[in-house]
Amino acid sequence: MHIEVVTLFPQMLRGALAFGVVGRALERGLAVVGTEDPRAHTSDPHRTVDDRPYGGGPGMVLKPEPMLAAIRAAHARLPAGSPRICLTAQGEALDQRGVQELAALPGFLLIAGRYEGLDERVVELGADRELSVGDYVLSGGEVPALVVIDAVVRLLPGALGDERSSVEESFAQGLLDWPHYTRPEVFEGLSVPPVLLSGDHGEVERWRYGQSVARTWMRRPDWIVKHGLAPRASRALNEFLAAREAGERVREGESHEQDR
Ligand code: 9D3
Repeated sequence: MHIEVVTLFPQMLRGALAFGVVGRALERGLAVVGTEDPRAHTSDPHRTVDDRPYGGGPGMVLKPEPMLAAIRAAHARLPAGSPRICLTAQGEALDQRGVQELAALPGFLLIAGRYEGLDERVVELGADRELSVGDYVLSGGEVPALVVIDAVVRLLPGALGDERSSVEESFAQGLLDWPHYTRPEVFEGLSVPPVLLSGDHGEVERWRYGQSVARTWMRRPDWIVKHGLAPRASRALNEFLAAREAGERVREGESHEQDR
């Protein structure tokens, strides 16, 4: 996998990519991340990359010439046909399905903007699609680029080693994670759900799946609309709701819940 990023702050990317799962994956050569700084594509003494917006108003706009030159230089290093993806708050929302699609590609280019944004002609000429990472305002495309790279690289074969987790798989199925516990058995008066100490792997698996489905129902009903519920999930949810109806102690919605 070869990823290139056009950014005015290459060190911001390099720094963040040195740690954890992604840092290890890059060390092992599972992916290569290159950067291209538009400032290297200026020729004036001040290496100017921004200018005032036509039509007036606050803020600055990234000049088109250095941006497009950087895009072309970075794109030339990628496998033929690699998509050029502009990170903008106006883009299509990235989700796990989109991440999986990117992870299946041999390469792609990410374009990170700063200031008020890119000259629209750069988007027209230099990008194949626009992606947003969520409905909130950030100060540039570098953190979104890191979000995309982190989410993609951890999916590459070998990135997670053995703990290629079923959590991953359940998220991909449109379910939230279940609650996790480690020692001690009682912590600040809160105990680990007894089923997890039972040694009954079948029961543990059923409990976790039920917790995932119940949490998704309670916290992200929009996901259930979006992904639907598999027959097994539907049964688990009915059991959860029946148990709650019967006044049983079920985790999700318990008053002492600590994970919010
Ligand atoms: C309306 C004036 N601007 C906000 C005060 C618009 C604006 C300009 C530049 C909003 C955001 C940005 C910088 N953001 C990104 O480059 C960005 C982004 C984001 O802000 N949110 C979610 N996804 C992304 S991807 C790139």
